[in-house]
Amino acid sequence: MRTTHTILAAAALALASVPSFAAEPVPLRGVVEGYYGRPWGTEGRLSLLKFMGRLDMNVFIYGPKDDPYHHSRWRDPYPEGEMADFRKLLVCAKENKVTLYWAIHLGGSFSQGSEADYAALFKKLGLMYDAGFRAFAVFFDDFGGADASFHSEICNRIVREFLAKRDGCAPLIMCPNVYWGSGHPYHKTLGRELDKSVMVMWTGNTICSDIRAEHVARITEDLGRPPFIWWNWPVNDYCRSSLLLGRTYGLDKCRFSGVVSNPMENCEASKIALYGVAKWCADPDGFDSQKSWDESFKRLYRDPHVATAMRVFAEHNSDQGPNGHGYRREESVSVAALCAKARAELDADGTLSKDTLKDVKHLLKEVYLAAQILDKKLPKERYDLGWEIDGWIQDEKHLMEQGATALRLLGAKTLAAAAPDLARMRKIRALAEEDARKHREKFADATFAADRGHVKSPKASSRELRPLVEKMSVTALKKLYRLKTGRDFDSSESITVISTAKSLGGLTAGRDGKYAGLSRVLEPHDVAPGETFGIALPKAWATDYFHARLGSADAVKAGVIEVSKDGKAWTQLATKNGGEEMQLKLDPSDGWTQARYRNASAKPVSVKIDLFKFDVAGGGGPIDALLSELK
Ligand code: LOG
Repeated sequence: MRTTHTILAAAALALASVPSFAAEPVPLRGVVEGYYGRPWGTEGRLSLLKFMGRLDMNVFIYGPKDDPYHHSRWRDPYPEGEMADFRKLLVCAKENKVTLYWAIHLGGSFSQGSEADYAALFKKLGLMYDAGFRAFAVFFDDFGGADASFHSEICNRIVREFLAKRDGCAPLIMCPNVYWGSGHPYHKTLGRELDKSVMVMWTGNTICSDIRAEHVARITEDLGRPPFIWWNWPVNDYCRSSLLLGRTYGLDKCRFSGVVSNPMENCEASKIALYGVAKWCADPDGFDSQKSWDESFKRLYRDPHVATAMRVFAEHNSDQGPNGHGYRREESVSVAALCAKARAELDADGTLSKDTLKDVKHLLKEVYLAAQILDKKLPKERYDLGWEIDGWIQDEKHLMEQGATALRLLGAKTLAAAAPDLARMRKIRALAEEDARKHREKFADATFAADRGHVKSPKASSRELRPLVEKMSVTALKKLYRLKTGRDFDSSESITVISTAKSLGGLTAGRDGKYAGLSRVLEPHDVAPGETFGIALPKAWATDYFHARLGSADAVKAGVIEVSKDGKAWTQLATKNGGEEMQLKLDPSDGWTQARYRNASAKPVSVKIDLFKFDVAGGGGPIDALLSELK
């Protein structure tokens, strides 16, 4: 039976046709530390390797974007301290039957035909081999061009001139430059030219997506081999205000050479998702998503109170929030109907029915208590779960308290009766802002310099609970504003994206503390001559600084930054170019609330929207505006 199955599977593989089932465990299954942001550190990796061993995961690919010796300075040897850490990891990986791959990122800084570069590459790989690595990967994602022949040549030469000449090396894994979608000439060239032993990574039909059998079938055909899935879940480098703690779903059963999950920079918190991925990989047929998620809390946390509290907290912290990839996960499913009902009642007449009020109160209390238990019980030493997620726990507590205060304000009949709760809400919001600031400082400190500007404030429960609390707050405060002034408050204030650039369809914008700007885009996009992209803030907001970092000196040379007060007349301001960053100081009284980048050259220019933001000197969202009006 088993032999027949194996023969059939091998035959199907050779035909490159993909059956939409997988009766056996995925051959290589594990983790790729491949995100932008704070690399995990040796403690995190050791803990993860042991966790993987317990769950029968068998591959860990080391490739954090912000390790310079993996990427920007790949030619340089690691300092001795880091080599010693790798040796510890190799021992731990072996004990846990995990193959530890070391990845090198060559995108953008390897010259075609340069024997000197090949020599540098083999030298660096040799150092890693000497340290004990027997498994290597090469990445080309997000940097450099999409030249498949060139990338195949590099990989083929590694196979022939490096791996084949040494004992005990595992097959090479490569991450292509076009690592998603199918039907691209790049994929077909890889399929033809890349040595058949090389496994090719692929993220799905888009960069962050579920993995669907129909797309797998196409890419398998293109590559002439089943893909090695680099699943961009639960990674949160493109939505760093959110924690992705939900259940594992969205993987179709197909033939893969491997499946690795790219997790969050929050290593301990990623284990909930990784538990599900491990269970899925071990038995795709028998996998029960909900059951494995429920089970994960009991397996991960010995204290049953912590397990229960984490389950509640995780249910309300699993979605990315709106993001440029458009990838969303379910959140707060069990109370979504209640939240919708409450929102509809508030829309209808500004109040909540008795039953809804009772249920919402109960919900806020339950989530508050869960967060409080975690706050008290989780250790907060560096690298512990409590250290990683404290910011979200505090934010959740503040959010639930704000909700409870809003419920009381909804019932207040006079301004005098509302006064204590208005004061309370101001205090809660100030505490939340203070805790967010502490979180940003703590993680900026724990992060490589290149990444410091990208640490975001934590935002708990973005899908259902936060919008509900905000709606309850705004509704209550608007009612009080009417009582005070006899007028309606105009709260149509949001940041809008303005863009004519065809390749930049999915841009999103938002405000975080004093910054308001575009969300970071990790991949390069071409902006055609004359095309523009930027943001427009509400007119009432005063700005005093503008920064843009667009990924390359070319983008700075080719384009200009223009600002406007009304979106009609644009003024080009001289920018101070601190390296590749374009900056300008603004006078708040000038009223500049819009900014855009324009490709002023005659050629398309590649941009990576790393930073594009105003410093906001005054103004804010409707809740703070109303609270200050009601003083
Ligand atoms: C990067 C990855 C990043 C992820 C999610 C791949 C192959 N590369 O857009 O480092 O963590 O998307 O933001 C990527 O996915 N680029």
